[in-house]
Amino acid sequence: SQSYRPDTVLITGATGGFGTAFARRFAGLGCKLVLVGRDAAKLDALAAGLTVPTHTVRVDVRDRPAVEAALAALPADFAAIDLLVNNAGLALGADPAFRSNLDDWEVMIDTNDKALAVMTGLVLPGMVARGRGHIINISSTAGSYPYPGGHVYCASKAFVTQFSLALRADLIGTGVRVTSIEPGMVETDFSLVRFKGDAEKAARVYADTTPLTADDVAEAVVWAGTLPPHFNINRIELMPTTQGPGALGVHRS
Ligand code: NDP
Ligand code: 8X3
Repeated sequence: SQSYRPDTVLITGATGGFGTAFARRFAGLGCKLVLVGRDAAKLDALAAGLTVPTHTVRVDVRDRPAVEAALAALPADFAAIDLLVNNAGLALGADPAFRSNLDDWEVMIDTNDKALAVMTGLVLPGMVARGRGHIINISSTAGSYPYPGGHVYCASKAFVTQFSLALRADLIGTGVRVTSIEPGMVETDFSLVRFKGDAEKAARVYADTTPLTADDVAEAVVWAGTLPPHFNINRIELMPTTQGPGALGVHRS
């Protein structure tokens, strides 16, 4: 029973595959949107195609002072965030840990974890003061099932899942909900980003199989985000039917 509609939804990484799908779905429900991204042209194009009141924020989520300033400067109509979707994130590289680029590791941790925690910390007090709110964090199956070359990306998503669950402990009795969304393989620019523009390598990830789409993930996010206020979805794990959790690796000499 979908008996709740968040008034104002803030989506980070709104210019990417998932974020754009979330924006369109929540716009379809008539929610006001705060769209956060790094690419002003893409933000403007997305907002122009939506028929709900929309405020765009061009910011790198890792830039804490800029994020703080942007949130403090939200127009009054958009200031009471009902639903924060922490979606901005990325994987960089899939080489073994011992051949990894440490700069990539830092970017993943700074984006997927530090920035997500800071954004949450900035938005949460207002939600608690208003006695309503919902934080939906985009984690991943990578946070539960490690795979070769996943190292820091997998660990960064385990942080997201555990942070989400731990927040629940503090928020009991506040009326604020928290949900961890944990998708498996979904075709977006994710792999193009991971393989730094190597389109052939990225395409191989999705070749000869049927990955989920960003819309499929939006289905789960919108469902969790529109349930009645007494109902908290702690976590949702979703995969394509063609994907399963991997077996443990064994080296044989
Ligand atoms: P995309 O690459 O299509 O989108 C990622 C979005 O995050 C882009 O809008 C990107 O903006 C934004 N972003 C990245 N870094 C920053 C930053 N520092 N500041 C602001 N925005 C930033 O990938 P997806 O839509 O697939 O990924 C969205 C989320 O879903 C990520 O957290 C990812 O880890 C997670 N995920 C993805 C899965 C998949 O298989 N696709 C499965 C499970 C989870 P820009 O274009 O400017 O970089
Ligand atoms: C993205 C899915 O399996 O590439 O989080 O890590 S996976």
